[in-house]
Amino acid sequence: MSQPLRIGMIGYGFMGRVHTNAYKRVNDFFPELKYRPILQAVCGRDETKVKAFAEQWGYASHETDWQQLVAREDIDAVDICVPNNLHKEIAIAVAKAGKMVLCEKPLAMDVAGGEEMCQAVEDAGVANTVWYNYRRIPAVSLAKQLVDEGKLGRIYHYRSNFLQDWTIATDVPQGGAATWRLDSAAAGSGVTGDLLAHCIDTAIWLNGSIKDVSAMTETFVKERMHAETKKVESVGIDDACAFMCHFENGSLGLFESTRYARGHKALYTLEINGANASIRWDLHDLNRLEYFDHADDSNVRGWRSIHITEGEMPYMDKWWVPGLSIGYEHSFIHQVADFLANLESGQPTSPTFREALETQAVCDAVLKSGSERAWVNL
Ligand code: 4PW
Repeated sequence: MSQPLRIGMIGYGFMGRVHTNAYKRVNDFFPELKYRPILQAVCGRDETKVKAFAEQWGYASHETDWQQLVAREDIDAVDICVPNNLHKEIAIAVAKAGKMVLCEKPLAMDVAGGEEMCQAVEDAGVANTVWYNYRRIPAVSLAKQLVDEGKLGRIYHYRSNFLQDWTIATDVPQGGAATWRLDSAAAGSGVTGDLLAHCIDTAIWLNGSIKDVSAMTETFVKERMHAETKKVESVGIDDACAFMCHFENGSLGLFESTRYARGHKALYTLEINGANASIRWDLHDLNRLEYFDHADDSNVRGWRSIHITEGEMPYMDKWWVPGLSIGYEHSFIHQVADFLANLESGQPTSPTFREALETQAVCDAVLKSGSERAWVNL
């Protein structure tokens, strides 16, 4: 017997579209799932735009006040796709209303806010997850399998970058619907919360907890016009951040992120070096995992380039035939599929709010270290 899961989506920007696509497609490709998302309502402040979004994407209704949406009895799960400064208030209200909550990353503006959110969902006992989607790109999920099987042996190094170039021009505004990521009042931080948070989430998942960090941050463009007030205001976000760290397992970590790497649009890379083997992955070639196994015969030893299209590889039996690729959007479909399967079996969906709080703590420590120019312990 299938069971509807009525979704209330708050926000309809880039992430609202990506998540809506995931809800729409999941049951077609994961037909065994009992729960079936229904696009019940979408919420946004601009009535004309949110109505048009609802019509285009197939939501049954729309709201202009998120509190109205949260109060509706015909909503089972709320998806939060609005700027970071709104996550806490909405998530706590959703939990208090006894509804499930799926929240965009990063969890919160800081650890204190994130802790309140964790308490709220835990007190209410509602299902929750944070959209750190890159874990569910099949190549990254395969990396997790290889690490967990012990194929790499003792891990020595974890290296990760997230590079973009979209804010180099000084006339890109801060604030507003399209550029809130540059406004510290809405985003909390710059590349640390927006991009490094992904790298940190994946790193903790693959390589365990981080013990301490030493960071440097920079704001290259110090003033930008605010898209709403039209006033030139000082920029409060980090445009670039690099940090080194120690992991609990004894390995060393090196992370870098910037929006000033001309030529790079979304270059998320990771590499892990173990005593027996290494793996590396690159978002620009997301269906490929590179793997070096020192146990290979020396006359054929080298980096293998594994094209992730076989049915035996994570999630791939759900898609096409061997040799054909999937994309970025599928990582979100996989997260919805896992969320629905876990609802059925009563399991949490990782990363839960509590797990995402660990990433938040590392982000906070990185920003503190950057501003104090000192090592910070976690
Ligand atoms: O979450 C991140 C976004 O804010 C994404 O993974 C990539 O960088 C794409 O857009 C931004």
